Amino acid sequence: MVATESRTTPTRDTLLFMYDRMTLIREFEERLKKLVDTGLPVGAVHYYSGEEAVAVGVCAALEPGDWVSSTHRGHGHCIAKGVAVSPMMAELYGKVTGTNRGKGGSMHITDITLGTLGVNPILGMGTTHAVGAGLAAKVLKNGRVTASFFGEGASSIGAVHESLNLAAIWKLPVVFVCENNGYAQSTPVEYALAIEDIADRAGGYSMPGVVVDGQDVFAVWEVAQAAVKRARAGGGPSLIECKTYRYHGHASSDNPRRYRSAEEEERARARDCIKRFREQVVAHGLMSAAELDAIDARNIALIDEAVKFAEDSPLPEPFELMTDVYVPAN
Ligand SMILES: Cc1ncc(C[n+]2csc(CCOP(=O)(O)OP(=O)(O)O)c2C)c(N)n1
Repeated sequence: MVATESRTTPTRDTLLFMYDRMTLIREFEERLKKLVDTGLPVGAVHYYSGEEAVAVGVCAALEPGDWVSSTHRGHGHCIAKGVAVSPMMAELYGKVTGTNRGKGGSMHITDITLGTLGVNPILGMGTTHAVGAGLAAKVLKNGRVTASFFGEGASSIGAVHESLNLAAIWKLPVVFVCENNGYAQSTPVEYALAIEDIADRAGGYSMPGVVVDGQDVFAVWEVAQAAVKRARAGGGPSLIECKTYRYHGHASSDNPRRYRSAEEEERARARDCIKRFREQVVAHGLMSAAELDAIDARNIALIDEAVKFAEDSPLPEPFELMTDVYVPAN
């Protein structure tokens, strides 16, 4: 099944949420890229720019108490779920005010109080966490749904298939969201997969599978709502494949021109999710350009604040080296 167009009109609050979170993610990532390109030593960073409609469309369909499991490219998932940008930025600077007290960095950002199960550097592992969260929700009957993001590269990892299978046989309230951005590092999806649509694999687990335009936040939101509703009602898991595109290299050190053309990038940017949102809501008289510009300005100011907060915050004290970390006993 292919879903590309939304049929439900979102409420004004949903529209505000969508534009606010998509632009906040974009501003966070673009500012971070500038800082990293001019020498900020933060380790490897996997920018989410270009894919904002996926995280935001899915999170717009969730309730505050729901869970999200993430990937190595996880800043967008965190911001979409409500993690504050100042502690996220401080985490990237390794400061004690960071989400993980400066000990996790880009690939471990977590705020458990907001339902984020953690940015995760091991491909596919987020899906196993989602199965755990889904099983807990089922046993505790607390009505919580977990959205589990993973890339098309990760989709061939054994743990992902085990997760899909367990979630299906136990009818867990999990929505699996494959972010198909066309490349796993430099490997194009056509080389790595024998099928065109990863959503087709859902049939092998007896769950619904749907392909959606990941550059259209309304379309993502629409299919996510259906999957979340089904999960919450006890109908079990679903698989959503979002066709999307990452604007930058795989990680901060990668030059994408080694494996994709400038023309391809331009074609993708012409379908930018934020640009399309603006065009659609203004054309339909749902929001004005001035209103949208005001949100842009507020989010730029929030990121200015986040950078200042991160720069002004102290590093952890040396005595904290062994606190809050897991050290296996010999
Ligand atoms: C189990 C495992 N194998 C390999 C890697 C190295 N690695 C990190 S990201 C990546 C590509 C991931 O591609 P995809 O899942 O499509 O996500 P994307 O980076 O495109 O968002 C690889 C191979 C890893 N982190 N974990």
